[in-house]
Amino acid sequence: MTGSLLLGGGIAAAQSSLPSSGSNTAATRSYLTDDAGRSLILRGFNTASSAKSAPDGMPDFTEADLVREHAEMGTNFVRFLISWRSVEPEPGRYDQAYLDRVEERVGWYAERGYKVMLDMHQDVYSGAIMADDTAGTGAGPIGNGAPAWATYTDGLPVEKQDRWELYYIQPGVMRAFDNFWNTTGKHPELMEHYANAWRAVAERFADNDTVVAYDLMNEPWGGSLQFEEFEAGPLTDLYQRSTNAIRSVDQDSWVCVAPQAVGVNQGIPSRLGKVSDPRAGEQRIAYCPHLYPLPLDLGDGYSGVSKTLTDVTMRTWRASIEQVANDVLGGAPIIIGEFGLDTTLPGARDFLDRVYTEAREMGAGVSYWSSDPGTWGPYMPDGTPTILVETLNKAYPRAVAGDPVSWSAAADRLELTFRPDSAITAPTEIYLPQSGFPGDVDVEGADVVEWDRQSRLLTVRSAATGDVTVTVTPAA
Ligand code: MNI
Repeated sequence: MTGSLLLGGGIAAAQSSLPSSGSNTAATRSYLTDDAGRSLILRGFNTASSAKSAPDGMPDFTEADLVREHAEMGTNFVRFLISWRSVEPEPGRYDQAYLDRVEERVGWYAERGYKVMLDMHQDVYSGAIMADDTAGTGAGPIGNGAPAWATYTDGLPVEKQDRWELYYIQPGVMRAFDNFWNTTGKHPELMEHYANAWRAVAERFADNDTVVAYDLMNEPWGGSLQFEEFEAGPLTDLYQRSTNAIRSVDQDSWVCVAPQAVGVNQGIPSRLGKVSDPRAGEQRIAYCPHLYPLPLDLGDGYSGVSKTLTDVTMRTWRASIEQVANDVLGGAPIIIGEFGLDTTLPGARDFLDRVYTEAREMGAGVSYWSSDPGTWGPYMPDGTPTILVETLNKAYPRAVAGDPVSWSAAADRLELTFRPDSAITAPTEIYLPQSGFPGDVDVEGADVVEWDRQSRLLTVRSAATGDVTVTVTPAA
């Protein structure tokens, strides 16, 4: 079946022969799927850093903030921060009132068709660790994540540091991690608690269609174990135990695993081991690494030598990530759980475009770090947009009823080719931002179901089995 539909007053013109440069053709791409079986292309934010130390564990992010994000950037995904200290405030007691608050926010996303990944966040282990304040400068909590009752520094010092990352190598913090991973042999119960906390979360969201994934641990740190000893050892072990705990109550949500942060965020290959999914049917393990090229953080932004070095990092990072997803995890879909930068740096827009191009080619979802107000985020504290809003607001297919063979999007053109799966009855959905879209819509091999001006979604459906090609160009 071939359909060509005229929308927005334009003419469905003959196809020009613009090359769709960099279309994704790698055979190894795979995608998270929704309940209807559609491949999901996920674009959104981490929400939010402000939840890390909030007493109620909630981000400083209202439903009105989501309405604005949705209208101005067309996101369909969020990596929503949760924490072990909030889930399990006392050993074995799971805070249902906290999960109610999370569920309420998940409801905001559900109403707008989003998918949610819950991220068990930590930085520097726990908010219960205080820097020594001998100088009287009022050093407060330095990290977030684990509950106080699961924090054992064994009296080792944590001295005040100028950079937050340096707290990771303070003796008291190292010991807290060594106790968590039971490298000390003294706390075999902590990883068990962690896995069971995940079971409590999964129990709550097992029947929730909006929550599609659980990101097991943010930016893992092995304390005195590093790289292979850590990743192939207790980290893989924790992931397997958490996966098993989740599967005892939730068969269908995706389980996301990440490598150690240090080094791998910057492109070094991970040595994570295989995590097996005990569910019946296809494996639903996804790989959710972060991307933070070191040169970008050194002040120069994405220009000059820093750009050259960042480009090299990007190549090694991608090869390393795809190797683990394909060879270790057996063709797992990829979500870039975090990447982000100060949007006022030179070349920031180019770097953003670069990462989203890379993600498209990898078939990867993206959650940008983060939606918090400021120069890294989409809005300043006074509500003024940064360049992020305009840069992220691009056309993309959101849910594809079959295999997304290739797609590309520029300000003046969206192209999608997919191979329909006749077992999927739900339509394919394509988000088209303002600026003249949809203009001309040309569909080969399928019919347009509708164009919804409100949600800015174009939906197409195919009853045939041949490849479908959708081309949209905005009205001039
Ligand atoms: O920059 C980091 C980072 C640096 C150093 C370390 N260690 C020494 C263990 C770990 C992580 N992370 C990047 C971003 N990720 C967090 C949230 O997950 C953000 O606050 C950082 O900007």
